[in-house]
Formats: sequence, C-alpha cells, structure tokens
Amino acid sequence: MAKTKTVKKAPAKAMAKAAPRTAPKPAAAKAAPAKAVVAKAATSTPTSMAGTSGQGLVRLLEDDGTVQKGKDPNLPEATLLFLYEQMVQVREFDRRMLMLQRQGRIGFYGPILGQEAATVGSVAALESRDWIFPALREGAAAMMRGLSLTEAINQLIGNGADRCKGRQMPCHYTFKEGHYYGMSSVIGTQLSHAVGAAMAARIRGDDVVVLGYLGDGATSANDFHCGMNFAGVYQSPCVLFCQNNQWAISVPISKQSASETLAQKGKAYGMPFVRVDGNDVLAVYTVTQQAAARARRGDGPTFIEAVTYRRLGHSSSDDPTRYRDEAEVKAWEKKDPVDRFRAYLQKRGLWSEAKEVAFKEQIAQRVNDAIAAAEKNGPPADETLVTDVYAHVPQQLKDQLADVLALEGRGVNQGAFPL
Ligand SMILES: Cc1ncc(C[n+]2csc(CCOP(=O)(O)OP(=O)(O)O)c2C)c(N)n1
Ligand SMILES: [Mg+2]
Repeated sequence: MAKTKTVKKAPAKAMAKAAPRTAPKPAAAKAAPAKAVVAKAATSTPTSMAGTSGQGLVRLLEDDGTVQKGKDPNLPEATLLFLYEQMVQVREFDRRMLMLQRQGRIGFYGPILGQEAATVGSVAALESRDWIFPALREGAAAMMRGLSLTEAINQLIGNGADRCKGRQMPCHYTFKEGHYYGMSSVIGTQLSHAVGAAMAARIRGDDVVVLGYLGDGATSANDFHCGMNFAGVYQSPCVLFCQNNQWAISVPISKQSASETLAQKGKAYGMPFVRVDGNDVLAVYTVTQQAAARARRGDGPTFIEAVTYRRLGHSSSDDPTRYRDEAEVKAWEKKDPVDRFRAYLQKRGLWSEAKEVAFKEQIAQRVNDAIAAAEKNGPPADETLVTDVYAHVPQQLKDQLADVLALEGRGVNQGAFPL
C-alpha cells in the first residue's frame, strides 16, 4: 500500500492570511492601472454600459492584433509576456490532457480551448492575495497562482500525491496556498461562497477582493440569484465574472436567457456591469482590474460578462457535433484569442516567429516533464477510503475497509471510468 501524506487542518485564519506560494506573476500584479474606456465601463451606472461596439461590448484588440487609437492600456512588457505564456501553456496542457484521457491515462477532462483569454486575463488582473472561486473552466488560474503542472496532473490522475487523495473528480483542483478555492461542479453554488468570503474579508479588515466565476448556464441557477442579491445588498467586495461561452453542455445561450445580454442582469441586483470581448485578453485584463479596484476601495461588486466560445465539447464525455453546427465553431476559430494576442505582441516588437518556435518547444517540454513526474506516483493508500471523515475511524468503517482489502487481487476495482 502506498503511503500518503497527512493533510493538516488549516488554521482558522488561513484563508485571508496565508501567503500564496510564489506565483510567477508579480509583474502582472504591479501593472499600472488601466485607463479610459474601461474605467468608465466598470464604474459606470448600470444603465450606461460603456463600450466600443454592439451591446456595449468592450473591445481593445482588433482581430488583426491592432489596437484602436488611444485604447492601448500599455501594460508592462512583463505582464504582456506573462499573459501570453499562460495562454499558450493552458492550451498545450488542454491538448495533452485530452490525449491522456483518450489513452485511458486519466478518466475525464474539461478543456477550455477558445476561453484562454477570459481566464488568464481576469486572474492576472488581481493581486496574489485576492481569492479565486472558480466555476468549471478556470484550472489555469490555479496554475497561474503557483500550482505546478505536476500537481495538477496528480489531481487529474487522482494518485497518491494528489492533495485530495483521488477523492475528487478530475479538474477539481484545490490550491489554498494560491488562494484558489476548490471547484464545485454544482452549478452556481460557488457564487454565494465567493460573495460571502468577500464579506468575511471585509469584516476582518483584510484587504482582499474575491473573484467568483460562473458560466452562462449558471445564470439560470438559483444560486446565481442568491449570490448576486447578497453581493448587491451587502456591497460585497467581489467581482463576479461570467464566461459566456454560448453553451451549457447542449443548451445554447438563446435557450438560457431571454435577456438581451447576460451583463445587464447586474442591473437587477443594483451593481455595475460590463460586457467584454472575452477573446481579447487586454480588454478582459483591463475591465477586471477596474472592477477589482472598485471592490477594493469599498464601492462594491461588479458583474462582468465575457463573451467567448467553448470550441470543444463540454468535457471529454461530450460530443458537440450532435447538437451544434460546425460552421459556428469555424467562425469562432477565426476569433482565436491566442493568435490575436500574438499578432499584437509582434506588432509591438515583443514577439517573433523565431521566439515562437523555441517557446512552443519549451512549453511542450514543460508539460511532458510534468506528465512523466505525475505518472511516477502510485495510487492513494487504501486506508484513505475511510480516513478524514471522522477524527477516529469508527470500527464499522475499519471492518468495511478490511472487507474491501480482502477482495484485492480479484480485480474488483477494474473497469471503465463511470462517466
Ligand atoms: C445544479 C446543477 N445542475 C446541473 C448540473 C449539470 N451540469 C454540469 S455542467 C452544466 C452546464 C454548465 O454550463 P455553463 O454554466 O454555461 O458552464 P460551461 O460548462 O459552459 O463552462 C450542467 C447543466 C450541475 N452540475 N449542477
Ligand atoms: Mg457555458
């Protein structure tokens, strides 16, 4: 039986006080506050969605990587390169994890292809002491906060080195040191948690903002309304960020809501709202930074709708060709967030074809090394089947464990992953 580490209980004050493990991002946190259109959008009254195109959409980067005159937020070079690195890394990570799933090396995976800018841009806009309450597609946030790729893969495998000891479904990373709350698959429930955690931070006097994510589908869940209402009434210092990727498994946005935009739902709860091009990392970064600054100075929550697209299936268990048109997917491929940002970097003289080749190899190697390291770890110890629920394992559970162990060697645990 493999040995597993005992996880010590976190001290009560851990949540707001624990220093996040050094994430390779401080440059991003130090970026100068962005200005102009987005400041206006994020701090405007609900009825004035400032923006640059249809339905108040905030957009800074054009498809060809140019920025409209006077709109460049002029982020520091280190921040720009960090954003690019993280977007490329999560794309490669996704690609490889889907392959591992198809090879039966992990049981399940939920990709974010097409949504890299929405996740990476919003997380990078926060300070490392701020907390993240993810929805389904923000695993990259944990990695940006310092969760190593190997640890992430340990979780996907559910091996003995996984901090959740294989008890969670794949993709449900948890990373307290990085102020990344464990993901809940129960749609929308994390919003009340995010709003409440931000309120708690304020009561304690901690300078902490909470970024809570949701999908478009979550706007139909009861917990969305509960979280939004609390946030508005109590002026919780949070940013609620909706990744409108147009689909909730097989349900299109047209069947999800009769509202003209999701962003405008913020109005009903008395909070400013902004609709941003989720494939434009500069715009996402800028609006989120503005919203976080607003929350930090005590002016309450902001609701952000990031308009983006889920280009692959809902998860490795899904086949989207059964319910949506390939032409729609192709149209969104042309709005690729990574290509658009790379074009911008090249125009600014910060990137080149030669750099791209070497960089891609480096990222591929990083993911390869992480897979190799994670696959060296054995399975969780058998006794973890009954530990961590009671302070002392009751006799009845000890007996059950003994019964299970007596079956070992008879292949009782062999079989298809049940999803
Ligand atoms: C309360 C609840 N209802 C239903 C489900 C099943 N379910 C899992 S993911 C999902 C769709 C979520 O869509 P969305 O919020 O748009 O997020 P996305 O998957 O697009 O990122 C549903 C309905 C669930 N997990 N929880
Ligand atoms: Mg969705």
